[in-house]
Amino acid sequence: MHAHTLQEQSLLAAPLIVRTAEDKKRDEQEVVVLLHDFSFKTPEELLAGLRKPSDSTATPHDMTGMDMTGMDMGGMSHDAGGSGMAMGNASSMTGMDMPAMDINDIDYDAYLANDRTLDDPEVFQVEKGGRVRLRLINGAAATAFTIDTGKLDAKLVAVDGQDVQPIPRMMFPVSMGQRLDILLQIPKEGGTFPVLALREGARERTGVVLSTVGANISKVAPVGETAGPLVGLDLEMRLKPTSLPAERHIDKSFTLSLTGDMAKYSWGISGDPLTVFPGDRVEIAIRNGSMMSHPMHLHGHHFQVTQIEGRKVNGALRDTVLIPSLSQVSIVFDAHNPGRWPLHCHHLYHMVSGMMTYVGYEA
Ligand SMILES: [Cu+2]
Repeated sequence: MHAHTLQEQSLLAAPLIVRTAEDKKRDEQEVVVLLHDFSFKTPEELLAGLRKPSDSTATPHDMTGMDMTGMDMGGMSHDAGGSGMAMGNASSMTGMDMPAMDINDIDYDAYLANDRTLDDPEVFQVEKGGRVRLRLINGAAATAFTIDTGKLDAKLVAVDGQDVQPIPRMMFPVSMGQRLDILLQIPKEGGTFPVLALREGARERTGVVLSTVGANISKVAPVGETAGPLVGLDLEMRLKPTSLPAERHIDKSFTLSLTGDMAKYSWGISGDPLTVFPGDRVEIAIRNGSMMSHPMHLHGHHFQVTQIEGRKVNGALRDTVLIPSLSQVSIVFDAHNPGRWPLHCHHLYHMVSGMMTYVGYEA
């Protein structure tokens, strides 16, 4: 739960965990981790910096609509580990032939896990041979992470509070607004196990430490040697729900385009008004024509991801899905919760700069 205004940047956010009877019966230790990005500047100053490309600490540097005429490229600088290294089109910032994709709008002063940095991380005592359910929430305003569980045996079992068929691996991407439940098996011999969140496209990281009694806790530097991976749709492609929604026809289909004008730092969603009737099954195809990724969040419903880059999938049920730059994702949901529900990018500064629309019910 969090403020839905700039106050979100000021850490006005907290975990809200809903536990089922089954959750309580399970022999698992729950570890809740809320990620955040922190700046000594006020959110208003950060936003003003984004709207003024000459500002050196909060530098907007992508553009969209493929129209770069009139852009002062000399004034656009990239943060370390920004898109130059990442997207294979580093030349585009000078070459004008193709717009550069952009990863991070803001270089923060710190990246937090449960309000702490890796200089003084939260340490959770865990049992030798025990099972841990990591409930991980990306509450950052403008930073995507990849979760690195290190040498621990890990599997992803839920996204956005909805079960998925377990996926074993050790690196899990998580965009702003998204949540992951990850089961971890602590080895019988015990030890100390950092769980890290790597900042996308940059070397900063944050995290917590799991440790059995008596284990030596060694320090993990808040800046790693390599940049965190790009957050894309590889994992999304593999996600499958544990139970499928009943099959039926689609009553309403919409197409939305995500747009952005980096020079003005103005973002938008274009398309027909999202008006639905109670009981409708609704499909929304979302195309991202901009040069940044947008984690799109729908209030009041869970949707199923049904298409990724034109390929049909029987994807996860969730409430926030990433639409990478120049990508397309379709979602389907049942309109069973009358109201006027925001559908918006969960990048705070994109949201407050226009990337927000509503699903409205008609009686
Ligand atoms: Cu966005």
